[in-house]
Amino acid sequence: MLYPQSNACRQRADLSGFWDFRFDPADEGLGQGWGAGFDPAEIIAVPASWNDQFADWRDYVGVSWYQTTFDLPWGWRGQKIFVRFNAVSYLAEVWLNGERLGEHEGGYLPFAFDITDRVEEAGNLLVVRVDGNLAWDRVPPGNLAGLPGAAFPTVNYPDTSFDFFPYCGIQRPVLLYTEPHDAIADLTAVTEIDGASGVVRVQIARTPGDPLAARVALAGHGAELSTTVALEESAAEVTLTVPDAALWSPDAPNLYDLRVELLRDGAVVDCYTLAIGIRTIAVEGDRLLLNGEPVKLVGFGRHEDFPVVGKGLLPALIVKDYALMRWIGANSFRTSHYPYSEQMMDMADRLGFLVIDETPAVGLFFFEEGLEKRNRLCQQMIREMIDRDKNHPSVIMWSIANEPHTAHLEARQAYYRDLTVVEHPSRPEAVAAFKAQTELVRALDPTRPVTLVSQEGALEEAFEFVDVVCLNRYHGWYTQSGQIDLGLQYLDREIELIHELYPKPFLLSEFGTDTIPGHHAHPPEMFSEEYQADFLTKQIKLTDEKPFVIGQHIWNMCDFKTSQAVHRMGAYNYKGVFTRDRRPKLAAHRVRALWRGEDGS
Ligand code: ADA
Repeated sequence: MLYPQSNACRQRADLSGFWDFRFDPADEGLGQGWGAGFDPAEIIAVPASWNDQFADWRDYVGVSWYQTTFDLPWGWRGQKIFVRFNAVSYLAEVWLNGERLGEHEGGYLPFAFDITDRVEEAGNLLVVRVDGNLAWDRVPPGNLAGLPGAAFPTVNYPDTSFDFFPYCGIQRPVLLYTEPHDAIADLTAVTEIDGASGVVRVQIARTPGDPLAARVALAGHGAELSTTVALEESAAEVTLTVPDAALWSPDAPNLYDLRVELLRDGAVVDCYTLAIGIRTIAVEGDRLLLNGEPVKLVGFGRHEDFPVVGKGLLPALIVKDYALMRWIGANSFRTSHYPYSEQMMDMADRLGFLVIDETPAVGLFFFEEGLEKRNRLCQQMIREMIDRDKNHPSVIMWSIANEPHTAHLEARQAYYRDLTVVEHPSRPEAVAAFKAQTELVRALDPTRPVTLVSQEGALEEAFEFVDVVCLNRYHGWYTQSGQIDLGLQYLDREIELIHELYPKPFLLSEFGTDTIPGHHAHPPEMFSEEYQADFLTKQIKLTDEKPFVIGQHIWNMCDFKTSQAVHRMGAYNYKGVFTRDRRPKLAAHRVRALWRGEDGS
């Protein structure tokens, strides 16, 4: 799904700003026809979550309504006109001028509607019903206490099956945009390296219509290449070879300008530009290769999270977070636990960060209730994520899930007791689901490795299907609590056990400790800054010794908001090496010295 552009053939307008709003806790708006307009009770900022914008609606995750009006910009009539929502959490239903346009389920990926035949010259009323409810058949799931015969007592509020606050609302921009009737419908750019040359394969999909030509130009770093092909059918592929290519990597995030034009009798009828990075990513034995060379991923699991805006897009925070990741010496992050904003992904291309792009499938379980719908949603979100992010050179891997509950309870108990791995520890429904999902990823994008981020360790049978093994593990925190060195021994044994069963590149995708900013102790003790600094230092050093470990992602870069629970003081997860307002803890300085090779070792 191409991001809307403003250029000689296309226009774009941003509807961000202050919208009318009202909460609908009784869910009466549908029955009362609010899609045709409603009496506003509040004014709300878009984009941003609704939870922290008002005095007393933080924990409300039900239904709410947004509306705004707009006039059609001059000169747009005669083109195809669309409205696009970059992300609305969790389920959005949309009306224009009282007509229902449709709906979209899933809180972190874009969707659009063609409004060409419905938009008026002036006074257009755009209404959005947003359903933020937690439910066990949604992705990510929630409200497990509501499961029939639930064995789940509510341990956190709001009742999520994941550890971050379920912020809701129109959290990323809403755009109006045009496309010509003969338009570039999609572009897929795949790059290879051939000696000193770069090879760029561009697949062009067009809207149906009479024969056209396509001109593809690539410019940058001294290269000026162009070729023109006939575009009779719905798609065509063009290959450009770039001599002395300036490759893309974290150390040198070289980008080229790709420009695609559709021509009728020599006249340009549509154009679209993409920033292209020439790079390759591959798994070879136990190694992850970037441009044919082993690459080490050092960085973080993160969240889109900040006071007041919640998960709302905040460009200055994106700039700040990249500056801090650069400062600490990170070169990589995972979009835990959902695809991040297009703006975050564009900056990763421009600044040179290696991204594991993760779907919103966090905390999945495989009981019968809702399973068919959860599986269907997981596949929908895989398709939407790859469709949106496939042209980013920064995206080096797809993650199809975070910490799914795949193992049988008894298997897990035996494993946690003494690392005993029973026969077939995973639920067959989980194995089937992840086999299908890894096959789907490979069918959609054979150019990138696929992973699944697990807490089941050697019990995770889905590791059989992935290219890279990712383990979240907190030895010395949740287990061997207060005993960093004992935890190290367990971590050492477990990583070796997993690698023996699944001899693939291994990423320690989460490890960390809750740390209260300003809390100190000597000797170090849990929740102190000293404990976090020692814990992270020792686990980084241990994993660095293993040739098949391709890196470490600390959990988490920053403290973040989560549900209320006895183990989450103030409803925060304090595992950040930075505070929520981006101030460094002691560990930030210690990790910086390690990752920048300044720790004297
Ligand atoms: C898990 C999970 C994270 C967070 C972490 C923790 O690994 O993936 O989202 O909950 O544990 O802080 O316990």
